[in-house]
Amino acid sequence: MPSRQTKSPLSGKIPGKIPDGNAKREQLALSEERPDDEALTTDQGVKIASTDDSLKAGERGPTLLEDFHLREKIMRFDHERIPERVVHARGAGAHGHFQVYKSLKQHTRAAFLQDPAVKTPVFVRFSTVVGSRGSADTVRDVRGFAVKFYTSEGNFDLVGNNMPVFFIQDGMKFPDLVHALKPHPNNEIPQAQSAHDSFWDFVSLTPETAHMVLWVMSDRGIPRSYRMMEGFGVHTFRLIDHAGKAQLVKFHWKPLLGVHSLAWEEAQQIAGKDADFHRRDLFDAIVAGAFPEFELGLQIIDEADAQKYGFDLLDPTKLLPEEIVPVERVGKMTLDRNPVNFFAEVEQVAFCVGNVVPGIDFTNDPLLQARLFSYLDTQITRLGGPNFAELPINRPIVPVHNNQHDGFARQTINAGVANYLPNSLSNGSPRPTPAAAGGYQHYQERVDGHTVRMRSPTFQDHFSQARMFLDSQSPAERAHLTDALCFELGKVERVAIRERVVRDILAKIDVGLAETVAKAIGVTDVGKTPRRNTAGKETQPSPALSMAATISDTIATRRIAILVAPGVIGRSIASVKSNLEKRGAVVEYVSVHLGTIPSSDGADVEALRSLLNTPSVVYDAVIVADGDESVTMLAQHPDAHRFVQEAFRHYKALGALGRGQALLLAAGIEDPGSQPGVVLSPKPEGLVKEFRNAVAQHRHWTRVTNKPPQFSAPV
Ligand code: HDE
Repeated sequence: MPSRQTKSPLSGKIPGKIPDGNAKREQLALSEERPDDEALTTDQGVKIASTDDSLKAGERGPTLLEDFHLREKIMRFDHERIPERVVHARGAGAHGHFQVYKSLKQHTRAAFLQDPAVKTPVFVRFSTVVGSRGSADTVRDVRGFAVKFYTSEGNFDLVGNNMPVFFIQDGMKFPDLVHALKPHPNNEIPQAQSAHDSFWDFVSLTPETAHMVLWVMSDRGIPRSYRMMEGFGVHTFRLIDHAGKAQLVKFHWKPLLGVHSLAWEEAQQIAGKDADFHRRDLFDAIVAGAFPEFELGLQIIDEADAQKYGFDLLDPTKLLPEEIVPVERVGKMTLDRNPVNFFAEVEQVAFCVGNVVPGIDFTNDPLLQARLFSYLDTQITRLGGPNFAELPINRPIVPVHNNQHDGFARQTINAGVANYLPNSLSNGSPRPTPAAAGGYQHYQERVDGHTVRMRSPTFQDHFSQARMFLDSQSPAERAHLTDALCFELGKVERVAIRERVVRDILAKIDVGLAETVAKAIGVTDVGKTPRRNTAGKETQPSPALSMAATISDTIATRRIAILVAPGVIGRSIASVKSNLEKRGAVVEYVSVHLGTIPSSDGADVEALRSLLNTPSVVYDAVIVADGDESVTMLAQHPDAHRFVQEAFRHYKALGALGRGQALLLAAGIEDPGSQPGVVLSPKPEGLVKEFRNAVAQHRHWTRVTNKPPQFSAPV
């Protein structure tokens, strides 16, 4: 509990303040405890004389039960853990704010979307889905993208993913999907992986997974950073305007740094070298002031047009191509503050899909409907009872008044006797607010039907959009996707499952894809499907689904390693470094040891990292500095060879100043000057511009690396 609290943090709105971008920060500060020159006390406030030795009967005697400090300290320690999230257990979070570009009053009455001057505080949690809390960040998986808006009308939670569709169409199948995806129940293997029998068994028997499976196998499943991925609300929601008119809407987040991924081998290596890669990346970017920014995008559809796209907008395995209904960018979210305490904020935050504000409403998407129950329900176990909305991170910035009382860990002290409605004992308060005055009113959709347990016939086409996604990939992306399928299915031990995936899923999407994968995984029969299956509707490719055309004109926040050793020419490389840093890159010297690296020209450099503890997989690009002695030493160092070899294999920009190219040659990179993304120059001025451009391109996928032969067609 706070030690020096002057105002109740439970009172919601901070007295005298209009909610703005800082409102949540100020509210949270009331719950913060920052000991600074304070006495150590028990939970009861009693000052403690010693916390190093337990109370004993004699120096070597037994510990006494009356040692209340020991008992309390151990008891509190014993209960520090809470259950991890049943899915999305591994995550990272950040605070920020959201501002709309112009009023959206023609679409919605939601207060936070009316006024461009209003800064609405937000808390965002990014996550992986399958792994446990301690699992690695860079595994192949869907990423969660959950945003809590603390609006002036209460909390709105947009609980999305980095992919616009989902595996299943009905929430009834969610426990089956997650059981199949999580480690096997007998041995809890494998951790944070879909490459195992039970997941692919489920896929092979559940054709509706086809579209999402391709997304997960694509490079979207291994993002470079949480800051460089899109977000999607997935379901179709409703916006309601002041007159009560509804429009359908799909929510998007667009990262201003572009959408970028890792290379698969790189992702696997990072999982071992820096399991916290994405978490660290988010935290460090915010510390450095490089605040992640995402634009909110809306696809708005008139209800009358809902049926005209050839698929059902209530089906969450389908997306609405941006080429058909453009994404209108309506505002921007900036993440500018790290959590103060991971547990209190990132772990205790409780997103609930049902948290909406007036002007935003649901549709009958059967996946969404099940989520409306699940998120509220799961917090009861995870956060220990029904009072989780009182936890500091979950409180709205507006006042909360109702007759929902008591329960475990209740914080609010509800005064008075009238804890019911109607009452006359407290003026009929707290009283409902009419819709016209801001009370939430559900959209009055007309519903008529029989009570049935069935899937709508409009949900039956499972392959057209999967094919559209595949056809929209660039050659390199398609090759990566194919390799990922070969990898994952190659890990499946039961041949019958591999056969079913090839025959019943892949061949129905694209026979060429099925044949390539079949060959790699020892399956001979791809079925009798025609070469170009037309069971579903033919769809046009959607260029927006490829990452190839994403933003690639900035090196801001890109991590660049400069390899140096004693004898380096310090001045030239220092000027390269400062040039790159001016454009926002994070540049670090990596050497044979940490500390000062003596130069040949009196301009010594400081190595922050050493080859021993830092691999090139945690950088976006590598430069080899100039200097005879330095390059000779690096060329004799196996770790330096591996450093540049891996950067080359992972399609990263490589630069060499002067003699530096000798290391590239020594590491086996043939004719480096002719390789895409490899920049050589004798002088810093000649290097930087081209190298900056090479880094901004993110990866040079067309480079032919010395990888062992891949099963996909060459790109
Ligand atoms: Fe979730 N999901 N989900 N999910 N989900 C949870 O809620 C669930 C789905 C998503 O950072 C849980 O608080 C069901 C789609 C995110 O805290 C749980 C169904 C999408 C997060 C739950 C889905 C998501 C969760 C676990 C099918 C993208 C992490 C802990 C009907 C639109 C939120 C928790 C955070 C978390 C249930 C499907 C996104 C169990 C039943 C589709 C980003 O309630």
